[in-house]
Amino acid sequence: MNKDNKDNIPWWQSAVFYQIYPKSFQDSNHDGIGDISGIVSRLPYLHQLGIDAIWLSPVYSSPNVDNGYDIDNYYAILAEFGTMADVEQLITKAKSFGIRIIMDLVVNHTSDQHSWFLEAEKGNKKYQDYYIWQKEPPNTLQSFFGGTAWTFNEKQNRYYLHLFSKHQPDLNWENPNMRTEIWEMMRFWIDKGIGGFRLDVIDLIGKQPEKEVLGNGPNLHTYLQEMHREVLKETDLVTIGETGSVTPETAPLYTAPERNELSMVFQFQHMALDEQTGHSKWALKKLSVPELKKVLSKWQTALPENAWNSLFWSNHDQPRILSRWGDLNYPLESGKMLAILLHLMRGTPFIYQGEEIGMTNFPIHSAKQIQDIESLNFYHSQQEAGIAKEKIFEAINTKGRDNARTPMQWDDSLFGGFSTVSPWYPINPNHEQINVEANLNHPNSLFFTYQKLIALRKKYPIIIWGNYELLDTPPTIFAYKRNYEHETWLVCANFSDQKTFYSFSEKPEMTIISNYDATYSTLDQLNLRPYETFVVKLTP
Ligand code: TEU
Ligand code: CA
Repeated sequence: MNKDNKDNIPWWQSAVFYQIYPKSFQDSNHDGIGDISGIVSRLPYLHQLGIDAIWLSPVYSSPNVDNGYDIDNYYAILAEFGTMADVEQLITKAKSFGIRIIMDLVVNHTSDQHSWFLEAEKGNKKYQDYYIWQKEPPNTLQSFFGGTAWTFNEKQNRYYLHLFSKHQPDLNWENPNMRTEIWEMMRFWIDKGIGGFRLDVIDLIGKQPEKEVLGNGPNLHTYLQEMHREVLKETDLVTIGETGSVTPETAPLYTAPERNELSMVFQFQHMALDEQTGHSKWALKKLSVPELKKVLSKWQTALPENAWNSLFWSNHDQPRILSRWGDLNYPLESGKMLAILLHLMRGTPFIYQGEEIGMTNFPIHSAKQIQDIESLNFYHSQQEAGIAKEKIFEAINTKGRDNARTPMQWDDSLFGGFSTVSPWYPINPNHEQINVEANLNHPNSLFFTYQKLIALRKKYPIIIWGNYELLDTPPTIFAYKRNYEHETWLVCANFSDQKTFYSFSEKPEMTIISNYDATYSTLDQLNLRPYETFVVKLTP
């Protein structure tokens, strides 16, 4: 963990991760649905990009109410994605490219079709205690997908808890037998040679629903330490906890190495900056660049030296970053700016499929085009409340999760090279311009900026271990320094479509990367063009 003793450095601190949403990555058997063999066929592409690990969103058997985040069998693969043999092949083939496979561990809840829940419904006492039941709802706790979190079960004549859809009953983590079954299941996957786990909503497992305590419950860290002891100890597996409730103050509880819990967490404070505080994610607000600087910088500096960060702009739950905080009038410039700003920070970067080629949101115009359960629930509840359709669509088009889930754009052909038949979700019409092939054909494309950023991280320890210092600059200039062993780099981005004048007193020695293909021999009297971004090594 100590940067002075590099032999002990965990592999994931110098790694770059790539998230695959299997349903939308590559179809190989002409049914319009992405699958595991499709991913295998694209490993050379990912190797060319240079990534070290793939976070694979769930591929387990599932009724697909929440696209695989509702698992009915942790030991089986969803037929439309392929077979267990396909997954084993993926793990082996990826390894031959130096890429590890990170499985999505969804254990806050199961599907209501999981045999445990079906047994519980039938009256099997052992499995009833795997879930959370109440005679009467003790409170008005809301599901993250809208509506009540307590649903009446006819067969059981009582209510069960579901923090997500009613088809995703929450597991009772207080039950030691249930936990033992989870540890066993994790070992099953570890034995297949995976590189680790991304842990879905793991901050919720210590919940006390009757007290409305959700994230960071009293036993949360006891369970994570048990997981470490039982499953992870003496392995080099990476664990990334999805923790919607985490703050810089609580993050070290998960990630300080001496706590023996997780490698890192996903925090969401920056993702909330275009939401009105205290409201749902749908209550829109314009991003303020100073706020973004403040939040990201706080995460860079407030953690103890040995507690690791993750870095991300996008995932399968978020709209496309280029549409969100980039500028579609300057897609290349703003896309590269966002990439450089994030990848020069301290922590492990995660790229979401398509981000590296500049994929954008997919505008929908009718309710029929909504696929995601969260958006569907929102649409119906807003309609019932009499909200105007345009308002509802505006929110869904801005923040809805379907935006990230349209098929990967490989080329300009009819179905984008994703499939030979009409895909399960329409491909974005802009795939004729925005696609992998076009990116690979242009040395100046966004793809090659991502490729270069990954290569730089492998080459320069300052990117991995350097200290971070935010610079006091005008509101829309996002500038910071990294310092490492007598070396200082300066990262500067004009986060605006306006030309901006600025002077740094520092002297550059060498330009590392820039988005206007420029070299910087002085930082005095800069006339920064829209989204102009550069990284320079300073003269000592
Ligand atoms: O997401 C957790 C979560 O909190 C999301 O529901 C989030 O609030 C929402 O997506 C923001 O739009 C995880 C998974 O990443 C997500 O895909 C699942 O739907 C959810 O857990 C339930 O498993
Ligand atoms: Ca398929």
